[in-house]
Amino acid sequence: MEPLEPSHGRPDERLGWNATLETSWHDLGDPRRPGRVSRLDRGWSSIVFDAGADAHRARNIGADVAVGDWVLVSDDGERVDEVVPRFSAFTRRASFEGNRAVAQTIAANVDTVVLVHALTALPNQRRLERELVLAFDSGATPIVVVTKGDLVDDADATVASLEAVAPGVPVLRASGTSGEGVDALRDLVPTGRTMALLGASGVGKSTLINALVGNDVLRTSAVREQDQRGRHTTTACELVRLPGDRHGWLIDTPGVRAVSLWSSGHGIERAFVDVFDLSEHCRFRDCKHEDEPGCAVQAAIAAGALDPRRLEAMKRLVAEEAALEDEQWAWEKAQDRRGVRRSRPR
Ligand SMILES: Nc1nc2c(ncn2[C@@H]2O[C@H](COP(=O)(O)OP(=O)(O)OP(=O)(O)O)[C@@H](O)[C@H]2O)c(=O)[nH]1
Ligand SMILES: [Mg+2]
Ligand SMILES: [Zn+2]
Repeated sequence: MEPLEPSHGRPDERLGWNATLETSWHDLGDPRRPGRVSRLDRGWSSIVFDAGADAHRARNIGADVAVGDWVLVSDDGERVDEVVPRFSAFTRRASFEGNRAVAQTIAANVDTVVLVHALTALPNQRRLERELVLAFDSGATPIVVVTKGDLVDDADATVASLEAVAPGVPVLRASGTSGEGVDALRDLVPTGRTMALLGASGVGKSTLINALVGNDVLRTSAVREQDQRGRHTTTACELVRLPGDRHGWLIDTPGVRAVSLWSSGHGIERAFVDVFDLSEHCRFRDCKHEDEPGCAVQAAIAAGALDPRRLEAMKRLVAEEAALEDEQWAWEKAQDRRGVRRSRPR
Protein backbone atom coordinates (compact mmCIF):
# COMPACT_ATOMS: atom_id res chain seq x y z
CA MET A 1 0.00 0.00 0.00
CA GLU A 2 1.31 3.48 -0.84
CA PRO A 3 2.34 5.60 2.15
CA LEU A 4 -0.46 7.70 3.53
CA GLU A 5 -0.47 11.48 3.38
CA PRO A 6 0.46 13.21 6.64
CA SER A 7 -2.17 11.94 9.03
CA HIS A 8 -2.42 15.15 11.04
CA GLY A 9 -2.91 18.71 9.93
CA ARG A 10 -5.44 20.86 8.17
CA PRO A 11 -7.81 19.37 5.63
CA ASP A 12 -7.29 20.72 2.12
CA GLU A 13 -9.92 23.45 1.79
CA ARG A 14 -9.78 23.32 -1.98
CA LEU A 15 -11.44 19.91 -1.75
CA GLY A 16 -14.63 21.50 -0.46
CA TRP A 17 -13.94 21.76 3.26
CA ASN A 18 -16.10 24.38 4.98
CA ALA A 19 -16.99 25.85 8.37
CA THR A 20 -19.83 23.40 8.99
CA LEU A 21 -17.54 20.43 8.38
CA GLU A 22 -14.88 22.06 10.56
CA THR A 23 -17.32 22.19 13.49
CA SER A 24 -18.39 18.58 12.96
CA TRP A 25 -14.77 17.47 12.82
CA HIS A 26 -13.98 19.27 16.09
CA ASP A 27 -17.01 17.64 17.68
CA LEU A 28 -15.63 14.23 16.72
CA GLY A 29 -12.60 15.04 18.84
CA ASP A 30 -10.31 13.09 16.54
CA PRO A 31 -7.27 15.01 15.27
CA ARG A 32 -6.62 12.80 12.25
CA ARG A 33 -6.71 14.68 8.98
CA PRO A 34 -9.88 14.14 6.95
CA GLY A 35 -9.72 13.26 3.26
CA ARG A 36 -12.51 13.24 0.72
CA VAL A 37 -13.99 10.14 -0.90
CA SER A 38 -13.78 10.44 -4.67
CA ARG A 39 -15.14 7.02 -5.59
CA LEU A 40 -16.26 3.69 -4.18
CA ASP A 41 -15.48 0.26 -5.60
CA ARG A 42 -16.79 -2.88 -3.92
CA GLY A 43 -16.02 -1.93 -0.36
CA TRP A 44 -13.02 0.26 -1.14
CA SER A 45 -12.93 4.04 -0.94
CA SER A 46 -10.62 6.21 -2.98
CA ILE A 47 -9.71 9.10 -0.71
CA VAL A 48 -8.12 12.37 -1.76
CA PHE A 49 -6.13 14.31 0.84
CA ASP A 50 -4.65 16.97 -1.41
CA ALA A 51 -6.47 18.48 -4.36
CA GLY A 52 -3.62 17.79 -6.77
CA ALA A 53 -2.54 14.37 -5.51
CA ASP A 54 -3.61 10.82 -6.32
CA ALA A 55 -6.23 9.11 -4.24
CA HIS A 56 -5.38 6.71 -1.44
CA ARG A 57 -7.39 3.49 -1.25
CA ALA A 58 -8.80 2.13 1.99
CA ARG A 59 -11.45 -0.41 2.93
CA ASN A 60 -14.83 0.65 4.31
CA ILE A 61 -15.43 -2.09 6.82
CA GLY A 62 -18.66 -1.27 8.58
CA ALA A 63 -18.43 2.40 7.59
CA ASP A 64 -21.40 3.85 5.71
CA VAL A 65 -19.54 5.89 3.14
CA ALA A 66 -20.79 7.84 0.11
CA VAL A 67 -18.90 9.71 -2.60
CA GLY A 68 -18.25 13.23 -1.36
CA ASP A 69 -17.85 12.16 2.26
CA TRP A 70 -14.98 13.37 4.42
CA VAL A 71 -13.42 10.46 6.27
CA LEU A 72 -10.69 9.64 8.77
CA VAL A 73 -8.45 6.71 7.91
CA SER A 74 -6.82 4.31 10.38
CA ASP A 75 -3.16 5.01 11.17
CA ASP A 76 -1.98 2.07 9.08
CA GLY A 77 -3.95 3.49 6.15
CA GLU A 78 -5.99 0.33 5.75
CA ARG A 79 -9.49 1.30 6.79
CA VAL A 80 -11.98 4.12 6.86
CA ASP A 81 -12.50 4.64 10.59
CA GLU A 82 -14.86 7.58 10.81
CA VAL A 83 -17.10 9.66 8.58
CA VAL A 84 -17.28 13.37 9.39
CA PRO A 85 -21.02 14.19 9.70
CA ARG A 86 -22.31 15.46 6.35
CA PHE A 87 -23.61 18.97 5.85
CA SER A 88 -25.84 17.68 3.08
CA ALA A 89 -26.65 14.31 1.55
CA PHE A 90 -28.79 13.20 -1.35
CA THR A 91 -30.49 10.09 0.00
CA ARG A 92 -33.10 7.87 -1.57
CA ARG A 93 -34.93 4.77 -0.52
CA ALA A 94 -32.86 2.00 -2.02
CA SER A 95 -34.12 -1.46 -1.31
CA PHE A 96 -35.65 -3.66 1.28
CA GLU A 97 -33.57 -5.54 3.78
CA GLY A 98 -35.88 -8.14 5.21
CA ASN A 99 -39.06 -6.10 5.26
CA ARG A 100 -37.44 -2.85 6.10
CA ALA A 101 -36.66 0.03 3.79
CA VAL A 102 -33.02 0.98 3.56
CA ALA A 103 -31.67 4.39 2.69
CA GLN A 104 -28.94 4.89 0.13
CA THR A 105 -26.91 8.05 0.11
CA ILE A 106 -25.97 8.79 -3.46
CA ALA A 107 -23.75 11.80 -2.86
CA ALA A 108 -22.63 13.62 0.28
CA ASN A 109 -21.54 17.17 1.09
CA VAL A 110 -23.04 18.63 -2.04
CA ASP A 111 -23.76 22.37 -2.45
CA THR A 112 -25.80 22.22 -5.65
CA VAL A 113 -27.90 19.33 -6.92
CA VAL A 114 -28.53 19.44 -10.67
CA LEU A 115 -31.62 17.53 -11.76
CA VAL A 116 -31.01 16.68 -15.39
CA HIS A 117 -33.87 16.06 -17.84
CA ALA A 118 -33.60 15.52 -21.59
CA LEU A 119 -35.94 17.36 -23.94
CA THR A 120 -36.17 14.26 -26.14
CA ALA A 121 -38.49 12.61 -23.61
CA LEU A 122 -41.94 13.85 -22.70
CA PRO A 123 -41.61 16.24 -19.76
CA ASN A 124 -41.92 14.12 -16.65
CA GLN A 125 -43.41 16.49 -14.11
CA ARG A 126 -44.08 13.81 -11.51
CA ARG A 127 -40.51 12.60 -11.59
CA LEU A 128 -39.17 16.13 -11.27
CA GLU A 129 -41.45 16.80 -8.27
CA ARG A 130 -40.08 13.74 -6.51
CA GLU A 131 -36.51 14.66 -7.31
CA LEU A 132 -37.11 18.15 -5.97
CA VAL A 133 -38.45 16.78 -2.68
CA LEU A 134 -35.29 14.70 -2.28
CA ALA A 135 -33.08 17.56 -3.41
CA PHE A 136 -34.58 20.00 -0.89
CA ASP A 137 -34.36 17.35 1.81
CA SER A 138 -30.68 16.85 1.01
CA GLY A 139 -29.77 20.30 2.27
CA ALA A 140 -28.24 21.26 -1.08
CA THR A 141 -29.65 23.87 -3.48
CA PRO A 142 -31.44 22.34 -6.48
CA ILE A 143 -31.41 23.53 -10.05
CA VAL A 144 -32.93 21.89 -13.11
CA VAL A 145 -30.97 21.45 -16.31
CA VAL A 146 -32.59 20.40 -19.58
CA THR A 147 -30.39 18.83 -22.24
CA LYS A 148 -30.74 17.83 -25.90
CA GLY A 149 -32.48 21.02 -26.98
CA ASP A 150 -30.72 20.54 -30.33
CA LEU A 151 -32.80 17.45 -31.05
CA VAL A 152 -36.29 18.92 -30.67
CA ASP A 153 -38.37 21.71 -32.19
CA ASP A 154 -40.70 22.50 -29.32
CA ALA A 155 -38.21 22.92 -26.51
CA ASP A 156 -40.04 25.91 -25.01
CA ALA A 157 -43.22 23.99 -24.24
CA THR A 158 -41.29 21.24 -22.45
CA VAL A 159 -39.21 23.72 -20.49
CA ALA A 160 -42.37 25.57 -19.46
CA SER A 161 -44.03 22.40 -18.22
CA LEU A 162 -41.00 21.58 -16.06
CA GLU A 163 -40.87 25.17 -14.77
CA ALA A 164 -44.50 24.84 -13.74
CA VAL A 165 -43.60 22.18 -11.17
CA ALA A 166 -40.38 23.80 -9.97
CA PRO A 167 -41.47 27.06 -8.34
CA GLY A 168 -38.49 29.21 -7.41
CA VAL A 169 -36.00 26.75 -8.89
CA PRO A 170 -33.94 27.89 -11.90
CA VAL A 171 -34.40 25.83 -15.06
CA LEU A 172 -31.40 26.13 -17.39
CA ARG A 173 -30.82 24.76 -20.85
CA ALA A 174 -27.45 23.11 -21.33
CA SER A 175 -25.83 20.56 -23.59
CA GLY A 176 -22.58 18.72 -23.32
CA THR A 177 -22.54 18.15 -27.07
CA SER A 178 -23.29 21.68 -28.34
CA GLY A 179 -21.73 23.51 -25.39
CA GLU A 180 -24.92 25.48 -24.72
CA GLY A 181 -25.14 26.63 -21.10
CA VAL A 182 -21.89 24.95 -20.09
CA ASP A 183 -20.15 28.17 -19.00
CA ALA A 184 -23.17 29.26 -16.97
CA LEU A 185 -23.21 25.90 -15.22
CA ARG A 186 -19.48 26.05 -14.52
CA ASP A 187 -19.95 29.44 -12.86
CA LEU A 188 -22.16 27.73 -10.30
CA VAL A 189 -19.19 25.70 -9.02
CA PRO A 190 -16.60 28.08 -7.57
CA THR A 191 -13.55 26.84 -5.69
CA GLY A 192 -14.43 24.58 -2.79
CA ARG A 193 -17.98 23.91 -3.95
CA THR A 194 -19.50 20.64 -5.10
CA MET A 195 -22.20 20.05 -7.68
CA ALA A 196 -23.83 16.65 -8.17
CA LEU A 197 -25.70 15.70 -11.36
CA LEU A 198 -28.67 13.36 -11.09
CA GLY A 199 -31.19 12.04 -13.57
CA ALA A 200 -32.35 9.14 -15.68
CA SER A 201 -29.88 7.13 -17.73
CA GLY A 202 -28.96 8.68 -21.07
CA VAL A 203 -30.00 12.27 -20.32
CA GLY A 204 -26.42 13.44 -20.76
CA LYS A 205 -24.97 13.79 -17.25
CA SER A 206 -21.52 12.40 -18.06
CA THR A 207 -21.47 14.29 -21.37
CA LEU A 208 -22.11 17.52 -19.45
CA ILE A 209 -19.34 16.79 -16.96
CA ASN A 210 -16.92 16.08 -19.81
CA ALA A 211 -17.86 19.44 -21.35
CA LEU A 212 -17.47 21.24 -18.00
CA VAL A 213 -14.05 19.69 -17.52
CA GLY A 214 -13.10 20.19 -21.18
CA ASN A 215 -11.88 16.63 -21.49
CA ASP A 216 -13.42 13.19 -21.92
CA VAL A 217 -12.79 12.06 -18.38
CA LEU A 218 -15.97 9.99 -18.24
CA ARG A 219 -17.38 7.32 -20.51
CA THR A 220 -20.64 8.08 -22.30
CA SER A 221 -22.65 6.07 -24.80
CA ALA A 222 -25.45 6.54 -27.28
CA VAL A 223 -29.02 6.03 -26.16
CA ARG A 224 -31.10 3.25 -27.72
CA GLU A 225 -32.43 4.41 -31.06
CA GLN A 226 -35.97 3.05 -30.70
CA ASP A 227 -36.94 4.57 -27.34
CA GLN A 228 -34.14 7.05 -26.51
CA ARG A 229 -33.41 5.17 -23.30
CA GLY A 230 -29.94 5.26 -21.84
CA ARG A 231 -27.74 2.20 -21.42
CA HIS A 232 -26.67 2.75 -17.82
CA THR A 233 -23.19 3.65 -18.92
CA THR A 234 -22.11 5.19 -15.63
CA THR A 235 -22.10 2.49 -12.97
CA ALA A 236 -20.53 4.28 -10.01
CA CYS A 237 -20.53 7.77 -8.57
CA GLU A 238 -17.38 9.74 -9.09
CA LEU A 239 -15.98 13.03 -7.85
CA VAL A 240 -14.33 14.99 -10.68
CA ARG A 241 -12.34 18.22 -10.40
CA LEU A 242 -12.75 21.19 -12.71
CA PRO A 243 -9.43 21.97 -14.40
CA GLY A 244 -7.13 24.93 -13.94
CA ASP A 245 -6.79 27.00 -10.80
CA ARG A 246 -10.33 26.33 -10.05
CA HIS A 247 -11.12 23.67 -7.52
CA GLY A 248 -14.79 23.16 -8.06
CA TRP A 249 -16.01 19.58 -7.78
CA LEU A 250 -18.53 17.64 -9.81
CA ILE A 251 -20.18 14.35 -8.90
CA ASP A 252 -21.37 12.11 -11.70
CA THR A 253 -23.97 9.53 -10.72
CA PRO A 254 -25.43 6.46 -12.44
CA GLY A 255 -28.82 7.03 -14.02
CA VAL A 256 -31.72 5.80 -11.92
CA ARG A 257 -35.05 4.71 -13.28
CA ALA A 258 -37.17 5.54 -10.27
CA VAL A 259 -36.59 7.82 -7.37
CA SER A 260 -38.14 6.59 -4.17
CA LEU A 261 -38.68 8.91 -1.32
CA TRP A 262 -36.54 8.82 1.76
CA SER A 263 -37.81 11.81 3.51
CA SER A 264 -36.62 13.43 6.65
CA GLY A 265 -37.19 17.11 6.53
CA HIS A 266 -39.17 19.79 4.81
CA GLY A 267 -38.62 18.63 1.26
CA ILE A 268 -42.32 18.37 0.41
CA GLU A 269 -43.11 21.82 1.78
CA ARG A 270 -40.32 23.35 -0.22
CA ALA A 271 -40.92 21.46 -3.46
CA PHE A 272 -44.65 22.33 -3.26
CA VAL A 273 -44.22 25.85 -1.93
CA ASP A 274 -46.94 27.12 -4.31
CA VAL A 275 -49.53 24.74 -2.81
CA PHE A 276 -48.38 25.48 0.75
CA ASP A 277 -48.62 29.22 0.10
CA LEU A 278 -52.16 28.80 -1.18
CA SER A 279 -53.12 26.68 1.82
CA GLU A 280 -52.27 29.59 4.13
CA HIS A 281 -55.47 31.15 2.81
CA CYS A 282 -57.73 28.14 3.43
CA ARG A 283 -60.48 28.85 5.94
CA PHE A 284 -59.56 25.88 8.12
CA ARG A 285 -56.05 25.38 9.38
CA ASP A 286 -56.31 21.60 8.99
CA CYS A 287 -57.92 21.85 5.53
CA LYS A 288 -57.35 18.68 3.48
CA HIS A 289 -58.06 20.57 0.25
CA GLU A 290 -60.90 18.22 -0.65
CA ASP A 291 -64.38 19.67 -0.36
CA GLU A 292 -64.04 21.95 2.64
CA PRO A 293 -65.64 25.39 2.27
CA GLY A 294 -63.21 28.26 1.78
CA CYS A 295 -60.42 26.06 0.43
CA ALA A 296 -57.95 28.33 -1.38
CA VAL A 297 -56.24 25.37 -3.05
CA GLN A 298 -59.46 24.09 -4.63
CA ALA A 299 -60.29 27.68 -5.60
CA ALA A 300 -56.97 27.94 -7.44
CA ILE A 301 -57.72 24.68 -9.25
CA ALA A 302 -61.18 25.94 -10.23
CA ALA A 303 -59.62 29.16 -11.53
CA GLY A 304 -57.13 27.19 -13.62
CA ALA A 305 -54.19 28.52 -11.62
CA LEU A 306 -53.17 25.14 -10.17
CA ASP A 307 -53.02 21.82 -11.99
CA PRO A 308 -55.13 19.28 -10.04
CA ARG A 309 -52.57 16.59 -10.89
CA ARG A 310 -50.01 18.54 -8.91
CA LEU A 311 -52.20 18.50 -5.80
CA GLU A 312 -52.77 14.75 -6.27
CA ALA A 313 -49.05 14.20 -6.65
CA MET A 314 -48.36 16.12 -3.48
CA LYS A 315 -50.91 14.11 -1.54
CA ARG A 316 -49.37 10.87 -2.78
CA LEU A 317 -45.93 11.99 -1.65
CA VAL A 318 -47.25 13.02 1.76
CA ALA A 319 -48.89 9.58 2.12
CA GLU A 320 -45.71 7.85 1.00
CA GLU A 321 -43.68 9.75 3.52
CA ALA A 322 -46.14 8.93 6.31
CA ALA A 323 -46.06 5.23 5.38
CA LEU A 324 -42.28 5.25 5.44
CA GLU A 325 -42.28 6.84 8.88
CA ASP A 326 -44.77 4.26 10.19
CA GLU A 327 -42.66 1.47 8.79
CA GLN A 328 -39.49 2.82 10.38
CA TRP A 329 -41.27 3.30 13.66
CA ALA A 330 -42.66 -0.24 13.64
CA TRP A 331 -39.25 -1.59 12.82
CA GLU A 332 -37.61 0.32 15.64
CA LYS A 333 -40.21 -0.89 18.11
CA ALA A 334 -39.58 -4.48 17.01
CA GLN A 335 -35.85 -3.95 17.50
CA ASP A 336 -36.46 -2.55 20.97
CA ARG A 337 -38.47 -5.62 21.88
CA ARG A 338 -35.59 -7.78 20.81
CA GLY A 339 -33.29 -5.67 22.90
CA VAL A 340 -31.36 -4.34 19.93
CA ARG A 341 -30.00 -0.86 20.29
CA ARG A 342 -31.86 1.71 18.25
CA SER A 343 -30.09 2.88 15.19
CA ARG A 344 -31.49 4.79 12.36
CA PRO A 345 -29.72 5.28 9.08
CA ARG A 346 -28.52 8.83 8.56
N1 LIG B 1 -27.76 15.61 -29.44
C1 LIG B 1 -27.43 15.61 -28.16
N2 LIG B 1 -26.94 14.47 -27.63
C2 LIG B 1 -26.59 14.48 -26.34
C3 LIG B 1 -26.72 15.63 -25.52
N3 LIG B 1 -26.30 15.31 -24.27
C4 LIG B 1 -25.92 14.02 -24.31
N4 LIG B 1 -26.09 13.50 -25.56
C5 LIG B 1 -25.82 12.12 -25.99
O1 LIG B 1 -26.63 11.25 -25.21
C6 LIG B 1 -25.97 10.01 -25.00
C7 LIG B 1 -26.01 9.68 -23.51
O2 LIG B 1 -25.21 10.60 -22.79
P1 LIG B 1 -24.49 10.24 -21.41
O3 LIG B 1 -23.72 11.44 -21.02
O4 LIG B 1 -23.77 8.95 -21.52
O5 LIG B 1 -25.75 10.06 -20.47
P2 LIG B 1 -25.77 9.82 -18.88
O6 LIG B 1 -26.83 10.70 -18.33
O7 LIG B 1 -24.41 9.97 -18.31
O8 LIG B 1 -26.26 8.30 -18.80
P3 LIG B 1 -25.94 7.16 -17.69
O9 LIG B 1 -24.47 7.18 -17.42
O10 LIG B 1 -26.40 5.91 -18.33
O11 LIG B 1 -26.76 7.52 -16.49
C8 LIG B 1 -24.57 10.19 -25.56
O12 LIG B 1 -24.53 9.58 -26.84
C9 LIG B 1 -24.41 11.69 -25.69
O13 LIG B 1 -23.54 12.05 -26.74
C10 LIG B 1 -27.25 16.83 -26.12
O14 LIG B 1 -27.45 17.88 -25.48
N5 LIG B 1 -27.58 16.75 -27.44
MG1 LIG C 1 -23.20 8.70 -17.30
ZN1 LIG D 1 -57.64 23.90 1.48
